[in-house]
Amino acid sequence: MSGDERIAVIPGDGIGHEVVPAALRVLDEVADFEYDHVEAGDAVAERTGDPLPAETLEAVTSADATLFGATGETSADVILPLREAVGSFVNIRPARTYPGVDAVQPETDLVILRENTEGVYAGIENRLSEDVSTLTRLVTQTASRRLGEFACDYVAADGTNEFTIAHKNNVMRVTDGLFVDTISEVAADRGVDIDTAYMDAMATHLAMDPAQYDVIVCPNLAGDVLSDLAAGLVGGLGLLPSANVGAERGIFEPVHGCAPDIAGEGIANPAATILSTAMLLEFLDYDDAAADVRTAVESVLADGPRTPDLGGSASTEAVATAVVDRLP
Ligand code: GGG
Repeated sequence: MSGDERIAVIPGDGIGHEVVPAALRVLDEVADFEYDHVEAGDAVAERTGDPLPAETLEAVTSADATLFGATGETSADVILPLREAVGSFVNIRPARTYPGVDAVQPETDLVILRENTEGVYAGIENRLSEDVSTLTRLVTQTASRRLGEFACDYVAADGTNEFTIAHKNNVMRVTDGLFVDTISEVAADRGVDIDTAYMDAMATHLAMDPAQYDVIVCPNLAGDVLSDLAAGLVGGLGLLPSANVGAERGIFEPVHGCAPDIAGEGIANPAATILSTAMLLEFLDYDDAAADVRTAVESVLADGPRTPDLGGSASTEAVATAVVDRLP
């Protein structure tokens, strides 16, 4: 890559305004990107009536990648259209433990590949009467196949050559039936081993024995819920990064939300957002820089300073400074 890539930066709401600047300090040390700072979320909606201004959409669709913080009540009006705008068909959510961080399940090391455009997050909801509301669950062969192909590439690259499909096709027979059948066919064509698990049973298995899972492929809502569960196993939401990947563009964001309960206190854990920038760097082929960022975060998690969610008393700024100091 040339080093003149443009990154759209959307802090969003709440702690997004703390963790995104912290992550940019780290990014600035390892790459020379141009930034396009734009707004989205509850605050801009309150001010202008529009949670996703046209200039933000334009910045994201013309940028090489986007760093996104978090949004609150307007999330469905912001991140869902942004994912659609960049054609992001998969949300990659890795969850692993780190030396020095207390984890409920220290053996956890898995990646959730979440369908990112449809399911119950397709936004097809209706209020039919005072009493009745409906939601249409959209599952297409096209999106399922694309996710399946990505999953096959992913497990081929990481050497495991197998994944588990989480679903509920005993209840959602038509939609999850299509999801499982399509991905299974893709995997069979590609010579990839698959396992399948009901998503509710998987939640129990994850809580009790997460080591049995490496790569989990699942529908949209299941991925959102299971990744928060996985965060609980490894030490909290402050540790989980994510990548919304499309054919040409990506949006990189922590799995956590805007945390209004601690917003403004300067104590949010920036690790998830800094690790999201490592995924952004990898997406743009800056593999060495991505590895350096990850190593620096691991070192800080191991030795401190740590934010209060991890039992420490450090500020967001202090953690970011420590990560910067530990870059090579
Ligand atoms: N950075 C994560 C964030 O803003 N989360 C808000 C949310 O509810 N997102 C829904 C989703 O990720 O599908």
